[in-house]
Amino acid sequence: MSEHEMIDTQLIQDENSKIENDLLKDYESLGERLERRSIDIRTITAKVADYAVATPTWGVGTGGTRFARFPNPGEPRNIFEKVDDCSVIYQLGRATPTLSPHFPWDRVDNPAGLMERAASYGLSFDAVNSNTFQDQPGQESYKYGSLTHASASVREQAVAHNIECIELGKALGSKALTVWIGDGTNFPGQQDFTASLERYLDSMRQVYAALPDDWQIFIEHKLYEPAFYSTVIQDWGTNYIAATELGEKAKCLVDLGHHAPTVNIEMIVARLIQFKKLAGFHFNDSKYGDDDLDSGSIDPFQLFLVFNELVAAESRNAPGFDPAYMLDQSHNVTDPIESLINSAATVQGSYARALLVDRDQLVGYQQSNDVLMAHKTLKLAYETDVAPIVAMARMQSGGAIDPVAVYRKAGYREEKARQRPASTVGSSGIV
Ligand code: RM4
Ligand code: MN
Ligand code: MN
Repeated sequence: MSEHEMIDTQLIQDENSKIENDLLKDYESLGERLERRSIDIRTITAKVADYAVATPTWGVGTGGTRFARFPNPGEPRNIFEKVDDCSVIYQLGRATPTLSPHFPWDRVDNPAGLMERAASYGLSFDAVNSNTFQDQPGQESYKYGSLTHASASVREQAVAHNIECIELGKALGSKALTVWIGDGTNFPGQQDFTASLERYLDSMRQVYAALPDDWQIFIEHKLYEPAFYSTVIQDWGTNYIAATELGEKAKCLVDLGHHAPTVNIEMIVARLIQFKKLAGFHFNDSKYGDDDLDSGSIDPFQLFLVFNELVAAESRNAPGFDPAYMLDQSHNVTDPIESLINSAATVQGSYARALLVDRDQLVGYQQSNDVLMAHKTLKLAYETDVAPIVAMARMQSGGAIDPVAVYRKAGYREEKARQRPASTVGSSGIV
């Protein structure tokens, strides 16, 4: 348990005690049903309790669209307040012990102080993110690109920023740098596809050279936005090529929202695992153009199928398999703390479901080309209500059985609305 807590632990216990009996009954009945399938519910619960996903620091601010941002009351105004909010997500949900910071948004003069604040809640830092998709005062502009810019001095600036992120990350105990660039074009003819990728590789080689031995660099691809005609690192193919060109420490990060609507993401995941290039995930969901909707809110089956690949890799001890799990969402119309608690639980639930797949049976049906039964094997796992497992894992780890209800009852948002007067300048979420 951490040294101090934002939510009164007595409140969590009191609220839990009101619904604990119901949970025990549901858990027991699910346990019996799983036993008939030769699955031990306790083993699954222990795995779910061990499963962790990082919170994106930028996720606790209110996001927006190109048209407007409607800030929530009590938004965090700096990284220390973001850490406070993230601690609530962790305290109630128990699934998010690490934070993924974004620079320069979260830049501090005293990283040791930040680490201390995080550690006081039992939190530590995961992959750090660089930002060369926005201009900072007094800098050369990234309007026409960053690591791929036609101008050498802009590229140098972007490289230097990434190296600074590594330095900041070292001070925070991080072990990876995630690089997503918005570089691309809006007009056919605007840029030479080959030359811009060449420049990207050249810049990234310089960043790669600054990585400590035990660090990795995660390359994130994205189909489009902010560039609407072409993007330099647009898909997993280009990502894989870049990671391969750079070397062993470079791997491909899969942000679920960064693909065209019908793309088979679980298959991309399988390919990257097979060739030891899966860095990890940014979990979220998407329907049309927004790449940052809440995890599992649009296509929970896809999330399950991704986890099915992950569990398959885990169970066959796939070499080099050690993905980093992070959420990456933008909350425009919900309380970000609630969305993140809920999304982390959704991700955990998808993992739990994937653990229920009878893999021997699946292989047997695949071998004998029993298509329907192979599919039904997956569906049986997917259609199992695993909520009692996730809630039990949370309760046993000291969290709330119903974390969103406890969060609301604690009045945290109202308290922060009083302590953090709304600011009209800047924004803490993605706009
Ligand atoms: C991008 C991408 C990056 C994130 C930014 C804010 O679309 O997902 O991971 O850092 O958004
Ligand atoms: Mn992302
Ligand atoms: Mn994104």
